Amino acid sequence: MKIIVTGILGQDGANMVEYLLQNTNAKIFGMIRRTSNPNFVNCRSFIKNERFQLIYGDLSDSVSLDNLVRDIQPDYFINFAAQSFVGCSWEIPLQTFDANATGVARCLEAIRRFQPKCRFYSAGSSEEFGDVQYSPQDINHPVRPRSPYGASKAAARHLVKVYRESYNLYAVHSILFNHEGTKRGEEFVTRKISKGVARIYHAIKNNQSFAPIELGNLDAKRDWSDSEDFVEGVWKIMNQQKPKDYVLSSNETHTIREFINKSFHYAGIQGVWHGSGQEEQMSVSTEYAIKNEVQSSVLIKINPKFYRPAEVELLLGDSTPAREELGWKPKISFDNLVERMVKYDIDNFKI
Ligand code: NDP
Ligand code: GDR
Repeated sequence: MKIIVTGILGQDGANMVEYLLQNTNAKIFGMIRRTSNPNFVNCRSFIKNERFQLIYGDLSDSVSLDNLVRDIQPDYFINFAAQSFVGCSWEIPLQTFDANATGVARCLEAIRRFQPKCRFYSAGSSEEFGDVQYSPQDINHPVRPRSPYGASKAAARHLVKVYRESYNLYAVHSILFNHEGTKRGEEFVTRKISKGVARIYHAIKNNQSFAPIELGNLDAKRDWSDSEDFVEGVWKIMNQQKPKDYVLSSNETHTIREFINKSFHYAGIQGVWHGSGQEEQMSVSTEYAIKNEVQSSVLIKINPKFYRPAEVELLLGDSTPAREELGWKPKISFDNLVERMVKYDIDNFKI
């Protein structure tokens, strides 16, 4: 069995490769694009595995995708590569659309032309639901994106459906709600918080002053899971008798503020909220500050530069069909997720 996985320097691609090496005997081809300074930190566990091979390709380059599919003749093609940062998608809308939508069309074309038996996975997003109409959101929720990123993923979804129905391909575009973990990129809010908490934890421990973590909208609600649970769900989605799309989610929603509260809790730092709107802040509690001789007071402050032109205010998934029909269920709870991220960042802190 041969499997191409894209996006392996990122979170999900790396977790997918780890999962496939542990749970299949397949040869895994991990695609990276040419960059001047690639970061292999997420691939440390498998980069030298004899069943793993690094390959070059780019979602913007159909020649590379055609050649890879023609030469490797994969049984599965799992596409996690994307311009995945919603916040940046207003700054680079065309590149976002090219990678996330046209890139999926290029993958589908390569499969259609050179290996139509290959099963294809496209990483859909709850951002496609955007301006949500009802909660919890299931696979039938209307597509109402609020960002160029959400629009690009919605376009990919339509392309997958068209190719599945026109060419009888096994192609799926399942909706993933937010999922995080210790491989998460530092620009995403959960990792920004867990890394910031680790920085403050070490400053307090070493009697040093510290700068606050600066964030945008704290009221947004997200349905967060752990990426390691999701790659298992993706593999189940790719191995049904017939292709069918599902939602993967925790079925719980939490504000950014709740993620912050839990993060400081697991670091043993006591904070209190005060103020409202752009003046809202979290500071070290007086009792904790005196006891620990803390050198700075503000832990969290609002910086409007992190507000988005349009926000997805609430996401709450309904993954009941995936649980009932695929036997999938997330194992890592919201509390476990926050604790794992904060403890990992405290233990691996580097200045
Ligand atoms: P990451 O940003 O961590 O990883 C994305 C990877 O895609 C990066 O390694 C990047 O490479 C690669 N990439 C970007 N553009 C190209 C390109 N043109 N050609 C080849 N590779 C490219 O994302 P995640 O792992 O978090 O997400 C995986 C997928 O799941 C994405 O499609 C994302 O949109 C989707 N998704 C993620 C969710 C989440 O909560 N994590 C939820 C819903 C959907 P490089 O390292 O070189 O920059
Ligand atoms: P999201 O994740 O946009 O949901 O997309 P992100 O972590 O970037 O934002 C979540 C929420 O936090 C708010 N927020 C901030 N976000 C960031 N990044 N930085 C901040 O400082 C900050 N302050 C507040 C945001 O406004 C937002 O409401 C993720 C990505 O993985 C996508 O690829 C994926 O498709 C969706 O999840 C589902």
